[in-house]
Amino acid sequence: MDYRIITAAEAASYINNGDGVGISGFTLSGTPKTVLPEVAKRAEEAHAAGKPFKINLYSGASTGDAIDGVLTKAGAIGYRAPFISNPTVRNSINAKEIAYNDLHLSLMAQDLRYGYLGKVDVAILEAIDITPDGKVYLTTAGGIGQTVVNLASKIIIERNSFHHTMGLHDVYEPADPPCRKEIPIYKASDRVGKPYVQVDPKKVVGIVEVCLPNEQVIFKELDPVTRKIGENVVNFIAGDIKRGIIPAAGLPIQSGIGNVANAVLKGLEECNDIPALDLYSEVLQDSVIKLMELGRVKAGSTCSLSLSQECLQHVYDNLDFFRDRLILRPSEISNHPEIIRRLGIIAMNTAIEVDLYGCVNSSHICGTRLMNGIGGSGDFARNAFISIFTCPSTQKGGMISSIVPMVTHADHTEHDVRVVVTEWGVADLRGKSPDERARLLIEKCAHPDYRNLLWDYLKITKTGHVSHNVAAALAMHATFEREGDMRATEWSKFV
Ligand code: 0RQ
Repeated sequence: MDYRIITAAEAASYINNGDGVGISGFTLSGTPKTVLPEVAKRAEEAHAAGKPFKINLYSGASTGDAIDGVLTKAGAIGYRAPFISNPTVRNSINAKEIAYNDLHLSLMAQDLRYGYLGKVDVAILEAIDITPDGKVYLTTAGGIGQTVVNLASKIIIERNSFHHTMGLHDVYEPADPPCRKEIPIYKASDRVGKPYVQVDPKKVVGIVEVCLPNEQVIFKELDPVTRKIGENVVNFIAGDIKRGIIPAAGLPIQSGIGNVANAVLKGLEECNDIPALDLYSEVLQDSVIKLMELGRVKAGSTCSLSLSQECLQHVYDNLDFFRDRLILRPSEISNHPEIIRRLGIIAMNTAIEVDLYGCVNSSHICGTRLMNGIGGSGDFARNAFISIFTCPSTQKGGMISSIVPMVTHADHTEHDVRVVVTEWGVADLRGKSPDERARLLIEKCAHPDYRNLLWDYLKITKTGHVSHNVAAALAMHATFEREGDMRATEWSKFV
């Protein structure tokens, strides 16, 4: 089949008001780069003419400014799922201008197939190439590519000659019930699918030629707090290996994105008490590439290469070394509960706040303002061998405690949170009663400025299996909103 080469503007002309648009990519990696900014222009023109123009946007995870940012500024998104990190779209969601569905990332493709979300009219895939018989070789992320091309009636390919990911992908889409079988991944390096997404060539409306890098990932420098959290996590894992709780050969790790994740990986580089491990995760950052070259990480299974441009180029320059070690999977597989439980993953995710009984809020500031979403943290936390949550003990210069009596929004319940780590220490909640959990979280994880306040909260609670004072449980948050500092909380009025 001969495909038409079209411009990004022509490709955008196939996308209309009310359409569901499903795209490749996961975080800043592997997303189409030129068609959606043209859709934003179409929306602006329509709005200027007094006509409605909004699309429903479905992706594997977050996208960057060139998609979520530009489309939001044009007022072109009506509905968005499953994860965001761009400040412009965040503000619009919090202003209720966009309907947002915060989903476990493993469920995104499945929810589209099951028909729980709207229909997918158009799929846009970023690819290194497409063959005449419809084999599409994706770039730097797995995402929900196979699912959206199956569901869409029109497919647009952005052929991006910047990328060289041939041979890294393993595309596998499970059958839906009642025909689903086990997914035969028994170790992080197993390949069980095809190295390409299969599309029906007749649906391809055209190819847009581009040569563009991913948007740049910005890493913050490690600071003493994140460094200490990383050190605490690594020492905890090494301790469990020494005690024989984690097998001596180690277990695969999942690590979220960001500062603390980098600090943990830095700690692994320096700790000889932990054997070389596999990574089974949804994102893979620069630090893992270094660990692979040092022989500290054997294989890296991920949905997305969330690498700096420099590091990605290094991978491309040494593809013979990395092709055997890196596997890019769809988000439905990188985050699949069945595999996470089978492999026995050590999951490490970040909390916004943790309550005295181990419930975690990962997504909403003061219970109302969306930060990013639950992402893949729930997929991993619920099913992991050990689920570790990390966070600094305070935020905003000490005015907010991350350890609070009750979380203002619950993403991960006490049943899924096994270990909490701050810069002050490790609360190992496994096997503990609610009272024991509260004691450990105050003693080991809370900032010293907040320990007495939290002990004093427990003194005014009504005793039950879980002790709470329902009138006072969110008083620290209310004090922060009123006075700008949780330390000003007074319990006397709740006695
Ligand atoms: O605010 O941006 O104004 O400085 O939240 O917090 O400490 O810089 O940490 O960047 O790692 O983000 C949980 C949001 C942490 C992230 C979260 C404010 C804080 C700062 C960011 P500023 P930090 P991080 C992997 C798995 C859920 C999804 C997930 C996340 C900003 O890790 O989205 O784990 N996780 N996915 O000041 C008020 C509090 C606060 C607070 C933090 N208690 N009150 N503000 N902040 N705690 C990735 C994928 O799934 C793809």
